[in-house]
Amino acid sequence: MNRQDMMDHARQVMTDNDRGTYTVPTHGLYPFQWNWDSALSALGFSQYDEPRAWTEIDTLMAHQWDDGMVPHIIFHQPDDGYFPGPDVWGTGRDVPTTGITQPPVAGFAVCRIHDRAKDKALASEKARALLPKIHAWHQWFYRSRDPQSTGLVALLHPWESGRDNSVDWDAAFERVPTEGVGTFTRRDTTHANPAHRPTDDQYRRYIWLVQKFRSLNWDNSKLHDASPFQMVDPGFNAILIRSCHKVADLAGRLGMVEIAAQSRAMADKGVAAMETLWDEKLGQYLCLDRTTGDVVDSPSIGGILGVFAPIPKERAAAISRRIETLAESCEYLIPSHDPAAPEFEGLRYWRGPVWLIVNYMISDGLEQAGETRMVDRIMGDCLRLIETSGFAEYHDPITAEPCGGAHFTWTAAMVIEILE
Ligand code: 9WN
Repeated sequence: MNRQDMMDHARQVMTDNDRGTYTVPTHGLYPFQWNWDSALSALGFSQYDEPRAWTEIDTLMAHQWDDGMVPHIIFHQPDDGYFPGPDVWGTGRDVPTTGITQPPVAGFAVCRIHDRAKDKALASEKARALLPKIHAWHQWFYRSRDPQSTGLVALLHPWESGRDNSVDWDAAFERVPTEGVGTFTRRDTTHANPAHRPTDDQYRRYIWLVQKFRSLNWDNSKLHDASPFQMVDPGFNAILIRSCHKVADLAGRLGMVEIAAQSRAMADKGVAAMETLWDEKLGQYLCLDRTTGDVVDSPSIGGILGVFAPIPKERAAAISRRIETLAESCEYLIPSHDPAAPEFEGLRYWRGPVWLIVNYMISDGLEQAGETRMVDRIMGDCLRLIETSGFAEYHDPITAEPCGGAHFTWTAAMVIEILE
């Protein structure tokens, strides 16, 4: 596939998954709007259709809750091809949504799309309207997910991380019960190979948490303390910190002084707190289980994604070396779990496969830190994967086997970003 063919193919994927005012991640497996998928997909749209990129984020933010939370799925149209649907979540909204959130990459996306926009007037109008909403979401995070004001937020559900079945959650997930979860029928395994997906046992625990939060009426002033799963993920926090950092900068330039000052303070505090997650031995960050206070000794990509935040230069340099080490045990960077670790599974979702969106954010973080040595290799591996195996949801880091859903929106968006 030459460059132009790859670009044409990527745009075709975006077009096919476009539902007018939002995109679905892929037809069939994911028939609704997902939060961080939309933000990252907007980056792809913005390379050739800026109004469409803004619409994607406008639609996402139009479903923000009154307390500031931006939900992880918006169920625009009924579709029984996905489980769990709106009836399981029971959030009681006119356009149904889930009651949890996802990585807040929208702030970063808005700022990047604004800064490179050709239509400056539209970009300025959109950014002025969107920044207060995004800022309210960021404030919601620190209020609702960091009640002790540590500077780091906790996830209450693996689906919030976006890395649903990561090895990082295994020990903590043992403590999430399954009693009271009735029988249900998974739909994901009818669209995708079950060997690429989470297990039934994990699904029962996912649903137990949903039922628990629903029993609390999705009241975010109660959810954090009531959850048996409270996980501080460096990758997730890095995305939040980077978005706050970018919003601080852009809001400052747009004269939105209060948003700028508050965002700067949140980002600075977050960067300082990230130090508590650093693991010198591994040369990357690690998760912290807030319910036990234990560090989670799991060599996953979450701790490498920490470089997306504006972290100290020596930390970024160590992460670059860490990626170099990973390159010795795989063919395509960056595996979502260390192939040398016993839990590694090359085909199973977030337990080994490569995800282009994560590669993109890590490369961007390395560039921001001036640690560019591995960037070309990572970006080149992304394109080799697509060339070999198509626009899959994720790929095996050793064989390039395409996994999960095919014809995937954010994979296509990342290819457009890399090729432009
Ligand atoms: C649950 C849509 C989403 C991504 C997540 C990915 C997967 C959903 C699922 O698909 O999660 O949110 O049903 O498996 O893990 O990162 O946003 O692409």
